This record gives sequence, structure tokens and C-alpha cells, in this order.
Amino acid sequence: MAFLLEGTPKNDGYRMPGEFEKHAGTWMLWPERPDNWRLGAKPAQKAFVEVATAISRFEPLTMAVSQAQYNNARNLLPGNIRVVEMSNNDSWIRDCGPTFVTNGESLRAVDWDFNAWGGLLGGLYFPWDLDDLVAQKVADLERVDRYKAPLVLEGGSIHVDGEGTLMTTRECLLNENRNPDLTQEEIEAHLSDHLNLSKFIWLNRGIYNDETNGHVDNICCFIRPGVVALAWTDDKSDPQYEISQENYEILQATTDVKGRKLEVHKIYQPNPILITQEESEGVDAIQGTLPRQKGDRLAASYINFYFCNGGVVVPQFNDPHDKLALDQLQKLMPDRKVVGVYAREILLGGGNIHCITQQQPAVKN
Ligand code: KQY
Repeated sequence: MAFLLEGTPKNDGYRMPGEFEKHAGTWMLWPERPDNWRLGAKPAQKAFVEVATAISRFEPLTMAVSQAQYNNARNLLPGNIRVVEMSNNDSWIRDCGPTFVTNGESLRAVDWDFNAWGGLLGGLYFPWDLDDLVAQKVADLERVDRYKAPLVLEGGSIHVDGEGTLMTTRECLLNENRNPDLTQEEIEAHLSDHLNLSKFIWLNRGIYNDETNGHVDNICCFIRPGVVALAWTDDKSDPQYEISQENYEILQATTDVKGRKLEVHKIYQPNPILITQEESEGVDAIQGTLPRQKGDRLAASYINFYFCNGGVVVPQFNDPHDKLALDQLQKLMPDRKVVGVYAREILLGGGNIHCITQQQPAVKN
């Protein structure tokens, strides 16, 4: 059975583990909407299969898929991947899925409000009601009790170190299209109550031109407690330069929950990646969704990678920096196998590998 709980995870002794801690498995959601994914989402589906297959070599993976796409997804995915039917509006389970918390003995879920990255104030699609039910449905399928958090929040807008430190961006969490009636302190209080946190690191901005309003998971992440990786460029003419510099200074000047200074590693970005005419023409135009126009810069970043048990799955763009990113990350995580997956088709939808995955922590490490 899965109950809706009163109270808060913090009061009940639950915390959000770091993504680098052990997982019971990974959840994904299958892409299909033709006004976000070009050519009826066929190329994106192929990329999702590659990501899912790579992750499933490290840990169990479940793909949730609409009724209309069930046969197609089941046919394209390897047999070791569990496929379950789940209606949805799009495929970003990092953002609409549950955030799992644990007390070391059992697992619970936090179910945030989801408004498709801004609701009617610049949100990315309408409606989003099916996505808003995904967290509850995943919790039910896993028989995990659930807290309903009174906060609009996407999982990609936060990273935690598992010890009580959270990292986020003002660009997203303080955006008037998320929780306009809450102050920074009130948002911190809700996050603290639901994820068991005592320290907040606020970056200002995320990756240049990121349609999520600067999700932290595209620009900076914890490699482990005390160690972070930051998207970087040395090109002063790139608008990303100033953003990354500013974040570097913030990170250098701060400490984590344990009073440690952070070790900050710069991960070089791919060269600017622009939408081609062919790619733009493959997306159905539907009123109310973001146009995908030729020449628009995509929010490409190697930081949008995903930890799995013993592995790391990293986006690749067919860019001269691809190998450097893999080498840098492998050096930072010598006890994991770093695997690259070509991810341009996911990037074209507005996110990357981290945005399309959600970890379910193992109850005991
Ligand atoms: O990056 C993400 N976390 C989600 C991006 C959503 C894009 C919708 N078009």
C-alpha cells in the first residue's frame, strides 16, 4: 500500500541521498510529443533506447510509456528493461517524477507541484496535468508512502550532497513563474523540511539559453560530498563565460554543511551547438509551445550526466570536447565506468540525460 503522509520527511528522519549513492534502479519516461521532438519523436526514441540500455547494464531500469506507445517502446527496448504503462505529457521524469528520501530502513517519496517549467508564465507546454501525476504513480507502483510538498519544483533544479547541502540557482527557484509568493527563506524552509537540509548554495544563473530557467543540473553537480563539477569555457566572447566565472567565484567562496571548502572542477563545454534548418522543420508547430528555430543555441552541457551503480552516463555531441569531458569525469571518478552516449536528439528536446532519468535510491548502501 502507498499512503499520503502528514508531517515532513525531516521530522520523520528521512533525507534525500546524493545521486552518487547506491540506487535500487532508475526510472525514465518515453518521448512521443511531436511539438517537442522532431519527426514524431522517432530519433529521440532511439536516443532514449541508447541511454536506457547503457544504464540497464549497471542497474535495473523501468521505462514508463503511454498506452499509445506501449507496443513501440516494448519492441525497441531490450528485455531486461521493465516497461510500464503511464500516461504523461512529456518525458522529463527528473522534473515531474518523485524525489525519493530514505531513513536507511525504508523509502518514501516527495511529490512536488509541477507546472511545466513556469506554468502560464513562460511554461513549456499546456496542459501538464498528466505529468503532475507521475510522482504519485511511481510511488504507488513502488508501494512507497508519499509526502505532498507545497512547492512548485523540478528535480533538475536541485542537487544535494546527501549530507545536508543543497545547490540550486536563483534564476530558477526565485523565478516569478514558480513560487511567486514565497521568499528565498521560505523556499529554503520547504526544501529543508522535505529533503533534510541545513546548508544552501545559491548560484545565480544556469547554462546560457536554458529553457528551464537555469536548472542547476545542467551547469553544476556534486561528484561526491565536498567535490563539484562546473560547466566551463575559456572563450570570453561566449555569454556562458561570465555565467561560469560568476558561479566559480560563488563556489570558491562557500563551504558545505560540514564547513568544508569545495573542490571545484571545471568541465569544458562543447562548442556552441545550434539548431539546423532540417531539425527545426521536423518539429510540429503547435500554439503555446516553444518554437524550435534554425540557428537557436541549444543548452548543451556535459554536466547533464547521470550516475548509476558503478557507472556514469555522459552526453556526447560529436564535438571536439567530447573525449576531454569523458577523460575529466573518469579521472574524477576512478571507481566508476564512464560511458558516453550520443545525445544531440535529447538536447534538441530541451534537456539531456540527467533530465530524462530519476534515481530510486537503495534503502541500504
Ligand atoms: O532540462 C530539463 N530538465 C527539462 C527540459 C524540458 C524541456 C521541455 N521542452
